[in-house]
Amino acid sequence: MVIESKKSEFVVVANRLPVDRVTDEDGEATWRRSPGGLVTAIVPVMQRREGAWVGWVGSPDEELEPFEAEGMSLVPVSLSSRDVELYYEGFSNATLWPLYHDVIARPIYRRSLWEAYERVNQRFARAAAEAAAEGAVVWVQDYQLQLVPKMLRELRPDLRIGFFLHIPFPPMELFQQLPWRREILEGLLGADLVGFQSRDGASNFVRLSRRFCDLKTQGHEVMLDDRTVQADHFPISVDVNELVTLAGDESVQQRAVQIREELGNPASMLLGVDRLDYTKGIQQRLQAFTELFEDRRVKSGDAVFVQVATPSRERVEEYRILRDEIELQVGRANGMYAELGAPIINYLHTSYSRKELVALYLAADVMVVTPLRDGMNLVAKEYVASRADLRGALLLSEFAGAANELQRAYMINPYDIGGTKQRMYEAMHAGPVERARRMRSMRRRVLEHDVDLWAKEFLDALESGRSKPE
Ligand code: ADQ
Repeated sequence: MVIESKKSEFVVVANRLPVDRVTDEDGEATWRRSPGGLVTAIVPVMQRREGAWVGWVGSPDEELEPFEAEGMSLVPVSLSSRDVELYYEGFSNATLWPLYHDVIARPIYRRSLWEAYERVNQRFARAAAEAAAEGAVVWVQDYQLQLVPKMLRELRPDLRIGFFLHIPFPPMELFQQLPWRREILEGLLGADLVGFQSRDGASNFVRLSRRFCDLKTQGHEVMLDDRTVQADHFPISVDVNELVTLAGDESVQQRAVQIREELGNPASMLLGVDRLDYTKGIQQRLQAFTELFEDRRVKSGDAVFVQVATPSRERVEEYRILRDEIELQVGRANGMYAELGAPIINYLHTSYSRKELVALYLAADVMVVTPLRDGMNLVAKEYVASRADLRGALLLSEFAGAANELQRAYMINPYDIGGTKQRMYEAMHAGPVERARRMRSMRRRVLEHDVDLWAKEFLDALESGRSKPE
């Protein structure tokens, strides 16, 4: 249904709209709500406040009018194929993504990409300005839209503007490389509240604003001439209710048993679930696992690794190379150590439903989460929320934001293959009492801090203008 340009009291601005197009049996296209914690957390707020969501539909060269779907007002922003190439695959994913993740891959600094980023950010800002009612609250999401707060404030000084960054915000030594560092900081400073996943992100931002924008700062605050910007950390979480319900469902539990049977009922099943991304440390974990066979500490039948890797950003060069490398690595490991019909690594380059994902979580003895750098990592929290039986173990990188909260995980440094291998072995052989003790403590944290609380804390801080309680 097309709606007249209705104004909303609450507007979310994100690169993608929270719906995916699906074609039904009659070939008719409709929209279905995308899975994911962010959407789940924000939808109730949208419904309460007649909110609107501004974003791209996900395919290039489409001009769509605002429409309603799944009880939400959706305002599409259109991107041409060239915008997708320069703004999305280019500046967002080949410049900012690697720069913000410790320069694990080399960022590309190219003026044409920056110009497209500015141009597209301006388009999002205009669409948000159109959608927002007088004095509305606008919540801008993530690294693709860092210029929107400033652009939007210029168009609509009456709005209350929040920004949340889902990925890490880098320290001075790295951020300094960016030729447009000042513009990015000024973009973010257009917001009243800038939220980060971790304390480090917030303090990096405050420090950089002082250094590159010559601004006064105090604690969490950056002082401008006419107003103050708050910077704080709001660690994102998962939809605990959904996960606990799925994990308690008998058919999901049966599927978990079946998965283990299909794998030949190994003594240990290890699991990795990631977008196929070079920040996730997939190669490091597979190497550590393979070395356990090489060292003869583990043999075929003792342990099976299941690596599920969702296809991601396949048109960006680095991602194509990564995929080839992982496939080679898996092939080699199986060639060396598998027995007929029993690979040591099962690699699945695909995406799964929430139900199947939870069945995998329940089947896994050890969940392996080894990013080289990660804003949070929801998979770690999803695993913990699902394991009400307290029987699983979590191997977790200290470079994931989640490590700040899940301190009873088996913590590793993914750059240290020897140490990772040792902790992996320990996690595989931990007794039930030790596993339960660790899992109970991690579950307490995740159950108390779910994604609803995350959204509430951010919005309370934005609307009250005060920092959240410590
Ligand atoms: P991502 O880098 O995408 O998110 P993550 O936090 O792990 O990483 O979220 C991935 C989500 O996709 C999870 O909900 C997971 O269940 C799902 N998923 C992954 N592989 C899947 C598969 N094969 N099939 C189905 N679902 C799959 C970015 C940042 C993170 C931050 C989040 C949220 O990089 O650091 O935690 O945003 O802020």
